Amino acid sequence: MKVEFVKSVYRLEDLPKTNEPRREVVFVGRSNVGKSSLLNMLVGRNIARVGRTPGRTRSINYFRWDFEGLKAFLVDLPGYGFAKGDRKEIENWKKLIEGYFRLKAGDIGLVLVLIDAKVGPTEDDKALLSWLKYLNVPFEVVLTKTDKATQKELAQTKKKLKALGINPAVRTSAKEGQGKEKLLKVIAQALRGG
Ligand SMILES: Nc1nc2c(ncn2[C@@H]2O[C@H](COP(=O)(O)OP(=O)(O)O)[C@@H](O)[C@H]2O)c(=O)[nH]1
Ligand SMILES: [Mg+2]
Repeated sequence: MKVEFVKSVYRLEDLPKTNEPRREVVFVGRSNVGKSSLLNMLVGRNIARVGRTPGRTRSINYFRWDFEGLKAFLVDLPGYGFAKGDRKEIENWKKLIEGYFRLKAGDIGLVLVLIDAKVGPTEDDKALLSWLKYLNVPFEVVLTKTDKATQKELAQTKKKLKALGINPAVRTSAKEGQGKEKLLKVIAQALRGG
């Protein structure tokens, strides 16, 4: 496995123009849900920044990733649902994320929608999920921070997702290293076109 940081994108004009045969594997979810931690767990390196003030991470971060003969970009999107942040900042964030999906839909191999196992799907998560369905991009739901959720909370979260027609693909804990192999399989399968 090989991974390297490519660039941080703050404006749509700066999205990498890919003439490489690389699909994008996208990490999306609330601020603090564990996107960067999961990406790091997956590649076995602390390459994405973890735990910065929620809402501070405003860029789309690209990593080039070679894995078992597969070539992809890992894309760490800025999180949503932060309480702080002025309106202008939130507008910029919306423009960046919406623009990303509009411009890149055809390059996306898989979107990983991260949902906190303890918190369950928020209104923002639901909006994102229906939007991804509308855009017709392939996505899977990944539960994060399972080490913090009780069995009861986990069951509640799964029930709420089921009501949305969603069955989470994998439960993960970056803290305990849980779910890595399963997630790699899910990604590989999507990239191989199945
Ligand atoms: N207990 C626990 N904490 C986690 C886990 N994953 C991430 N965190 C913590 O949650 C916070 C936010 O993580 P981060 O990866 O930066 O989330 P992001 O904002 O979605 O990129 C950090 O303090 C992490 O250490 C996990 O699996 N279990
Ligand atoms: Mg992050």
